[in-house]
Amino acid sequence: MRNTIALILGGGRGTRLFPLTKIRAKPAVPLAAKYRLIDIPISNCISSGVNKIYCLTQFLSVSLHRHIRQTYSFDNFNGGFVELLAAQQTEGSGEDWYEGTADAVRKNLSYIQQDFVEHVLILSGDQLYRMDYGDMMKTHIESGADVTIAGIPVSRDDAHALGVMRVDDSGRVVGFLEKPQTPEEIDMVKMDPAWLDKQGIPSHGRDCVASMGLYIFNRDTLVDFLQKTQYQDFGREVFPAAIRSRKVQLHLFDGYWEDIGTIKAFYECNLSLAQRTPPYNFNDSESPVYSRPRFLPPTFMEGAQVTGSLIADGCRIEKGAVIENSVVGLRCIIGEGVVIKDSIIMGADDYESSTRQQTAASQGKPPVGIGAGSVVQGAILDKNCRVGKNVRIVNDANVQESDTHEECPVRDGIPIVCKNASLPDGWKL
Ligand code: ADQ
Ligand code: ADP
Repeated sequence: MRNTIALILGGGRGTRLFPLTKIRAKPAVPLAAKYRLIDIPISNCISSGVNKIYCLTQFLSVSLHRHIRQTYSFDNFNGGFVELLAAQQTEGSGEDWYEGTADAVRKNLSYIQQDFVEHVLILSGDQLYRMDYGDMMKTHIESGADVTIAGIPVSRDDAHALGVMRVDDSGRVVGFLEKPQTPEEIDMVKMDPAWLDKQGIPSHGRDCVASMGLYIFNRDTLVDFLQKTQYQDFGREVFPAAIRSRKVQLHLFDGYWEDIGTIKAFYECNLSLAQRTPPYNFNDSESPVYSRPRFLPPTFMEGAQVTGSLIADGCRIEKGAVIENSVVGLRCIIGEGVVIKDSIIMGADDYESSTRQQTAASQGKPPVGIGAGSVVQGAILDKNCRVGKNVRIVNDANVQESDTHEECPVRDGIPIVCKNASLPDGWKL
């Protein structure tokens, strides 16, 4: 792994996590009360012995930089680093944006062409899973592949949202279709479930193998492909071409893996982590999830009723509050009698001083936190929200998509109170 660099793809132009990505780079989106999305692939890299990591992001944000700097500092003797490469600052591109995943990598070829690099591990920045990339490297090297794609068995109902691969008996990829939509398209790339069973992975009726968006390229293969073509995207263009001219191998994986790149998936995944037996375990001592160490006081609670929820450090939860099946992030101030159900409350970047509270009050804004008597159900509250007293953030009308309220749009039926938004006393969705 010493001669491997990891490139984490940190989000494109039409980012599906909007409005969580309205004023932040996707890698900085908070996850599971106290982490950020970027912590997942970086932690996997560290546990796998990959310590030269670049994260391709659209813009440099001060807080993402701070998070990376304060969390991932390696000692001098191992030569490890985590660097943010922002599209905004790509030399000579004249573009503010990476056009697609392959274009994002092409615009950073100089880092790939460093002498020591033999393999390039390309990772997505919006997935939750735990994988030892060393296993994937073993598949790559033992099969003598130019490119290896990690794949997971899925049912055909899930195949339309993913890249789907057909492989021969040796695991060589012989067909690749990005997001097949029709039954005929799926039939072109489906696998015989018996093949999966033969690999020691119970098929349980699954007859497709989906790309997990994780790739190992031999350095020269990648450079050659990107220099000689104009391909913008790995799934749509690079792989359908690569399987004809190169040896592309499948690395089969059958653990927990969730793409959390849409609002609905992000919401459901976070809440699943608040279950008694979550599908993904954050307390795995062999392969921990790292995040920024913070010096926050423990959460204070009095007379509140909390069931099946994750509560991060530094919160204050007042009498009579009811919190159910929810994720409550750092520094949340939750007033008396507040009801929070099936919701994600991201918390605050700092504690508001009384001077700032007074200034906000003079502008008619409530303090940061959730005011007494408010009800939040099935919603996401981004950071630093000011929710007044007796506010109701509940999608009673079951609206699926709405931009009626700029500070609280609805996506996939989930109301999302935007970062820094202010909802006055008595506000209702
Ligand atoms: P998608 O996730 O739909 O499918 P894509 O939108 O290309 O593909 O995103 C891949 C990753 O790259 C994501 O982490 C995304 O945030 C990031 N990304 C996208 N555009 C980017 C850009 N311009 N600059 C930087 N980062 C960018 C992909 C594969 C499928 C596979 C699924 C698995 O194409 O074949 O099945 O991932 O989730
Ligand atoms: P958070 O820490 O709340 O998750 P971010 O890491 O996204 O937030 O940091 C948000 C900060 O990033 C903003 O306050 C702003 O300074 C900066 N930022 C947001 N969008 C952009 C952009 N398009 N270009 C440059 N900087 C930005």
